[in-house]
Amino acid sequence: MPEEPREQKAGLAVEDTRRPRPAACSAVAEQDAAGRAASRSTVLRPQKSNISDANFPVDAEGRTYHLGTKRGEVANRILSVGSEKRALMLAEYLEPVAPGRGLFMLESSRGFLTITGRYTGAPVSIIVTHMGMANADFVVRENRHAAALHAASSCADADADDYSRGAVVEGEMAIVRLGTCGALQPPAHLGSFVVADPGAILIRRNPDAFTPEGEEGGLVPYTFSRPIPSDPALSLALEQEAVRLLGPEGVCRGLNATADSFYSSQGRRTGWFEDRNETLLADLLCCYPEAVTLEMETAMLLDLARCSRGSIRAAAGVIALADRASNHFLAAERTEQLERATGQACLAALARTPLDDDWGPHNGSGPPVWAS
Ligand code: R1P
Repeated sequence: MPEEPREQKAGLAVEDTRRPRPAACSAVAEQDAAGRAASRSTVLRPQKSNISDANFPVDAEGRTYHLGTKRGEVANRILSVGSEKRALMLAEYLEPVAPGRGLFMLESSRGFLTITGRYTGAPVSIIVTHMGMANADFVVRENRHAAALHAASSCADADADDYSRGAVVEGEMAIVRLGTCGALQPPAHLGSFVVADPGAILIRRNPDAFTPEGEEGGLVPYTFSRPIPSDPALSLALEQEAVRLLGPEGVCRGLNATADSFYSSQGRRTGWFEDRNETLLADLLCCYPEAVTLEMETAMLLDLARCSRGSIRAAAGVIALADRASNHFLAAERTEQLERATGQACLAALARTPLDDDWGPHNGSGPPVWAS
């Protein structure tokens, strides 16, 4: 195969990233074209540069501090996944950003990988969010970022337009999380794909409860938030697309619980630490009998969407990898099959979701990568 020309952009180091595609991907011509787009793409790595603005750090190009992307590199439709392996696997289903080109791929110095391409024609970005609520916060906020806040003399003077000009993504956004989880009870079971509908609650560990004063005062070691809603239409689209690919028996919906850690706040017992979580799962099900899954990011995504001044729609679906009642774990091969199928369901749900995503004039930053 002839060598593809490499693109060198100012301030970006470019690295070859060809990866072999699995045979399953070449079965369908459309997937084959999409797979070729992934295999001939290169990963851009922004070089270190000076950062301005301690309130919302960006570099001179407007690249955000942790994700490293700037205006026009990220699509309005985002699929957030926990691992690079999952992201690269699903990138095989993306078409090029524009005819004759590869996918846009950028990895920040903090290891956030953003891949932008198209799915059934709609621009979509897959973003490696890694694990936990803080990382979900980076992904949502830095893509919704508003550099033009500088235009206002202070935060208090800023109006909605100040916030939207200069955003990494302009216009309405839809974000879907594809993750893995622990199943708590039916209808979720090992290998189920569970859509977080009606939403998620948040489980937080309370450090004050572990002090002598906290113990004396009877502080509870873990607290549960109220349910945070997911976007009903996006959740329904996700469920329908998943049923189309997996059949109705493989898909269900229910309340998700997002925990602020993998171990103590999900009721896992480890002898070296005093966690006082022996009754945590029973307490959770007593408080929320309808809770079916446990993971670590969805509540943050839904909370930020709820607080986004109406600019973000969010939903999540998780593959039940661990059965917390039986203590079983899903086989690796089955996990990958489910990641591929449910990843395509997420991409299809995003692609069919209507958004107010007209980028209009480009404000001097050039057109988005899918328009050039
Ligand atoms: C823990 O192993 C991680 O897996 C789950 C949890 O939410 C946490 O991020 O999701 P992902 O598979 O999306 O990472």
